[in-house]
Formats: sequence, structure tokens, C-alpha cells
Amino acid sequence: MPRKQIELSNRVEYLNILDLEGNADAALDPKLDANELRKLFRAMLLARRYDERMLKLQRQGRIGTYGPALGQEAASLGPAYVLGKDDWMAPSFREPAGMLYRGWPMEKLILWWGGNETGSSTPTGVNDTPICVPVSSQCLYAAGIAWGCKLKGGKNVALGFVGDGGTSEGDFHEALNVAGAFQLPLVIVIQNNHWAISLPRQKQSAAQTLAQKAIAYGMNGLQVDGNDILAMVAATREAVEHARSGKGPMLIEAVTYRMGVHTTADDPKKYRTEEEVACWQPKDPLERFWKYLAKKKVMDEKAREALEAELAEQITAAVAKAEAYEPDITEPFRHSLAEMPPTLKEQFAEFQAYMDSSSRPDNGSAPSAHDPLMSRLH
Ligand SMILES: Cc1ncc(C[n+]2csc(CCOP(=O)(O)OP(=O)(O)O)c2C)c(N)n1
Repeated sequence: MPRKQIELSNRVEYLNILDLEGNADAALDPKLDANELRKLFRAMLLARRYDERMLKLQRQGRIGTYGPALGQEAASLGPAYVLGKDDWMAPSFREPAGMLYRGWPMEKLILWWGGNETGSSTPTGVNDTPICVPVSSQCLYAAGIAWGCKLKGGKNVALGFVGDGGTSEGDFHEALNVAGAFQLPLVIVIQNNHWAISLPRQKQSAAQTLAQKAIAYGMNGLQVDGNDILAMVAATREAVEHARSGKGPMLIEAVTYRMGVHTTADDPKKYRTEEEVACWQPKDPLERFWKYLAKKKVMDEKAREALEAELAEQITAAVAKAEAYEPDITEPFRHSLAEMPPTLKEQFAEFQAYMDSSSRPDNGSAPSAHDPLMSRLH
């Protein structure tokens, strides 16, 4: 009756390719061609400038609360870049870089943050689920879709994003468990940005890495420098190929940092130090990648300036489009289910009749939540 070491077949490695000066490890460099590198830079820059504009819109009262993704662009974009168009992506709300790259019109994202239901309807031809607000629920969507992909017998994979805080939720563990047990073509990317609102990563879990949570579910886990776009591309490629070839799911922990506020509704000065934030500044994924591109002579300052101007115009046009949008108050009915069941149809008809009725007490302005009909709908 011995007590002995169990040899676990799974392991956890850490992957980093770009150093802080923009030099790549030649043996690990995914060796993307100049066009691919420019495409990645463009997408990362677009996400950064979009994020900055969104913060300004929020401060001007032109959208509701906003959750910036400053510093997390590489962790979001790398996985989206690797996925094929027919693969599936389930984002949380820190994935504008990945979503814009996958083909979400920017005005749709702006409308989402403005509280319009249309921001939650996936554009035609994009295999993504809408932005999820319940933390970690998207992991289950991704697992369910991966199961569907497997049953269909094709080669598509599903990829879901989750935050470090999200790894404490049951949905995360249920998704990994079913994916391991059924060997689903699923990749989960944890965006470990070190904070879940005011709760630090160390208080989410005593585990040394979040990637090692994969081991309990019988899958491989990989920890990656999430501020290194080359490492994120290389790691996700490995995971996606693994899943696509029927070898089962994989878990990636992207180690990154939330440089800004959790959302515009909180004040990080209350719970973290300026020194901590300053430590992450040199790791900025955008400028680090820029150094790499400049060294390789893939882009120069002039080309960057021209790109900056083009993207600024693109963002201004998207804002104008979003602000010109005339919301339809019946949208929540239309976007909830593919087909309305009879009870919802009934409520919809009742709601429309109410909206059209001249006896409405508010005489045409937004319906009041205290109205008896509205309280039934809520
Ligand atoms: C199920 C659920 N519980 C609580 C919340 C409130 N909430 C919104 S974001 C958040 C923290 C999420 O932290 P993390 O998963 O690390 O992602 P991050 O915001 O850092 O990207 C919480 C608790 C929620 N949206 N859903």
C-alpha cells in the first residue's frame, strides 16, 4: 500500500516570444509575412483608438458605462486572428480587438454600449455570440457550440474568452469539464488582467497559474505573455490545431493587465497602486509590436501616421452612424429568440397596442417602469 507520486501526463508551459524592445526569439517566432504583420498592427491600433474614443464618448454622456480594454488588445486579437471564418467565438466584453477583426461593424459595438438591443445581434456571416454580461456564461455557449461542431463531424472549433474573475464561476468549470469529458473542439482563453473589479488575481485562486486548471479536466494548459501578439498567435494556433485535429480542448492563460478602469463606473485608485500600473507600461502590447515592425522595416513612421489618420476617420464615421441610429423600442422582442413563442407574441402585441394607444399617460415619451403593463414586461 504505497504512497507515491502520480505521474500526470499534462503539463503547463509559459510562452513568450517578443521582448520589451521588440526583439523576437527566432526559434519561436511564428514568422508571419509583412502583410500579415501589417494587418495585425492595423487591427490592434484600431482597437486602441476605438477604446480611447469610447472613453471620451462616455465622459461626454453620449454612451452609457464603458469597460475599456486598454493593454489587452493582443490577448483579444491573437486568438481572433487565428480562428477561421467558420469557427466560432464567444466573447466577453473586453474583446473589441477580436470582435472588430472578426467583422463586427464598429457602430454595432458603440450601440451595444449605448444600451441598444441591436448591438447584441450578431452580424450576418459572423460566427460569434453577442457580448456576454453574466461573467463566464460565454464559456458554456462556447462548449455547447463546440459540442455541436463535433456532432456535425466538421473541423470547426469554438473559442471562448473569460476573465481571471470568471475562472471562479461555475460556468467556467462546467464548460471545461464537459469539454474534457467529451473531447470537444474547444479553446478557452483566460484574459488574466489581474483584477476582477477590485478583487486581485491572488484572491481568485491560490493556484500558481490559472492555466493549470486545465489539468484537473484532462486537457493541456498553456500560460502565455498576453501582451505579446506573436506569442498569442503562436499559442492559439497550437490550441486551435490541437482542437481541430480531434485531440480535444485546450486552455490558454493570457497574462496581461487592465491598464484602465474596470468600467467607467469604478475608481481603481481606491484599490491598486500607481506603481503597479506603471510596471506594466513598458509591456504595452501595441508599442512593443511597433518596435518589432520598425526593426524589421515592415512599417515606418510615415506609414503609421497615414494609418492613424485613416483609422481616426473610420472611427468618426462609425460614431456618426451609431448616433444617427433611431432605436426601436420593440427590439428586445425581436432579438431574444429566432422565433417568438406564442406567449411572447402575445406580450409583443399587447406592448405594441399600448405604445400606439393615445391614452398612454406619458403621451409618447418612454414608458414608465411603474406602469402596470411595463412591470409585467420587465
Ligand atoms: C454572474 C455575474 N456576477 C457578477 C457580475 C458583475 N461583474 C461584472 S464584471 C465583474 C468582474 C469580472 O472580472 P473578470 O472576469 O476578471 O473580467 P474583467 O472585467 O477583469 O475583464 C463582475 C463581478 C456579472 N456581470 N455576472
